Amino acid sequence: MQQSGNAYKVRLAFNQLEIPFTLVNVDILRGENRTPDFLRKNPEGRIPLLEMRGRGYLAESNAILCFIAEATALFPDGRWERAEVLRWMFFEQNSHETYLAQPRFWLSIRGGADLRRDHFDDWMERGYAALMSMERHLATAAWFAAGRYTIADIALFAHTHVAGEGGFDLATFPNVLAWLDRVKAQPRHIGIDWVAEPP
Ligand SMILES: N[C@@H](CCC(=O)N[C@@H](CS)C(=O)NCC(=O)O)C(=O)O
Repeated sequence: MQQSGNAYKVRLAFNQLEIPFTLVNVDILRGENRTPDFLRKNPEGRIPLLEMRGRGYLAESNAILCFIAEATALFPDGRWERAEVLRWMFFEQNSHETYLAQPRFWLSIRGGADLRRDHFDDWMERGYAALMSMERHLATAAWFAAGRYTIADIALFAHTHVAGEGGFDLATFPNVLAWLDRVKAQPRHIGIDWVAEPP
C-alpha cells in the first residue's frame, strides 16, 4: 500500500541501506490484507509485512526497521544510543503514529468518506501534543537519537512529513520543519510516491 506511512518507512530504509527487495502491493482499501492467504502470513491483517526467505514473516514497521538496520549506521551499536533510538520509536507508535495517520487516512486516502467525526478532535489534540514533543526535542538536537540520522528519524518522518494531508498545520513547528528538510537531504532519500523500477 504505497500511501501507507508505515510501509513507506520500510521502503525508505531498504533504499538508503541499498538492500535489494521485492515490493508486493497489498491494497487495504480493496481488503487484500484480509484474505485467508494474507491472514495466514499475518493474523493481524496489517501491512507492512516483511517476508524473509527461510525465516518467515515479520510484522510491525518498527520491528522491521530494527531488523534490516541491524549492524548499519542507521541503528547504532552502543547500549545507550540504541535505547535512545528505541525510546523515540516507541514514542512514535504510542503517542504519534495513530494520531497523525488516522486523520490523513480518513480525509485524504479515503477522501472524506465515512469520516470518523467522533474521533477527530482526540486525534488532532494528541497529534499536536506529539508534534510539540518533537518540536521541544529538536530545539536542542538535530536528530532524535545518538546525535545522528537513525531509524528513529525514519520512523518519525513517515507520518510527520504528510501530516498536512490530515489537516495538521506545521507552520508553528519551525524545528520540525527544519528537521524534515534535513531528513529529505539524506543520501538515497526517496519520497512516499517513489515507485520501484521493475526488475
Ligand atoms: N503498528 C503497525 C501498524 C500497522 C498498520 O496499522 N497498518 C495499516 C496501514 S498503515 C493497515 O494495515 N491497516 C489495515 C487494517 O488494519 O485493516 C506498524 O507500525 O506496522
